[in-house]
Amino acid sequence: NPTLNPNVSLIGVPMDLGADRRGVDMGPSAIRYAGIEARLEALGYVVHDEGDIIVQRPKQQATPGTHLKYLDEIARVNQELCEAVSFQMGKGRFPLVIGGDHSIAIGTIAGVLQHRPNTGVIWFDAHGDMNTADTSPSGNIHGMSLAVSLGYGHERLTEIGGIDQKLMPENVVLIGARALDPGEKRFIQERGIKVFTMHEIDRLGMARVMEEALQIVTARTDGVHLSLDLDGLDPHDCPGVGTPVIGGINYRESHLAMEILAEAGVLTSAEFVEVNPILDRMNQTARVAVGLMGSVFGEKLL
Ligand code: NNH
Ligand code: MN
Ligand code: MN
Ligand code: MN
Repeated sequence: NPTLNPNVSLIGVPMDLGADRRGVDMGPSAIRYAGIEARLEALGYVVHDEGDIIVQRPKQQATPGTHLKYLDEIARVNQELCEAVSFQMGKGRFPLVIGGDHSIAIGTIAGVLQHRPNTGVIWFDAHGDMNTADTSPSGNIHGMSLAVSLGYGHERLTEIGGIDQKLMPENVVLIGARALDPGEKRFIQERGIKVFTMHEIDRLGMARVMEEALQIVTARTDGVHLSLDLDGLDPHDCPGVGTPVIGGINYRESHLAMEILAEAGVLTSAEFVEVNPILDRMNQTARVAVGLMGSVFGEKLL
């Protein structure tokens, strides 16, 4: 029996403009091919595949007046995604967004906040994604999406969903961090954001990390969103990601994390991002993603 909202709206966002490497635009196809719909329907969910948000491929990455790459199209797509997520939640559905690069969290979270203004977020990632236009070493918007969702960054991005409708830093936890830029470290320290780095995962174990994370994201919130970047896992288990970083969360730890989250029964929306089929082996990363979705929606052996 479904442990979460039984009505799931699947939304694909085939965008790779927020990342340096091309290819995560094929992520939604790879995840559908790996059997997400059948996997959730076997658990008793009704999956409504809403199709993909259409992403244009602009001729050039430069947007006049900024070093943020593909700002115009990324802002447009995220505005549309925000509206799609909000529309599905308005119908009482659980939005499950599949990417696509992690810049799409801007639209997903903005849409979620329209219905659950005090949402807590579990950001599962090797990276912090808390650069602003000023601190970004790359100009890639997928490295800025969490900062934007907290209200910091380029106005064209922070205005999506409303500048006064943002996440609270005390309701956000990061899990799996092992590659942070200098500006991100300052951002985290200045705002007191809780980060479970690989060090804490090794020391405490994933079970305790998840219990502590759950306490934080449920204490003052009206919903919990999971934003899972597949590069949070070790590249040995998930080779098909654009920005692999060694020393990551392994397959078993990541499943345990999803199972503990499922048991808590608090999840109200989720997104799985950064699957890059070009760099993958036999669709392994998409298959791991679908396995993790199975676990977080309550799949059990017995
Ligand atoms: N921190 C780097 C940047 O801002 C890399 C971000 N890459 C990611 N984030 N894959 O999850 O450009
Ligand atoms: Mn169906
Ligand atoms: Mn990310
Ligand atoms: Mn990442």
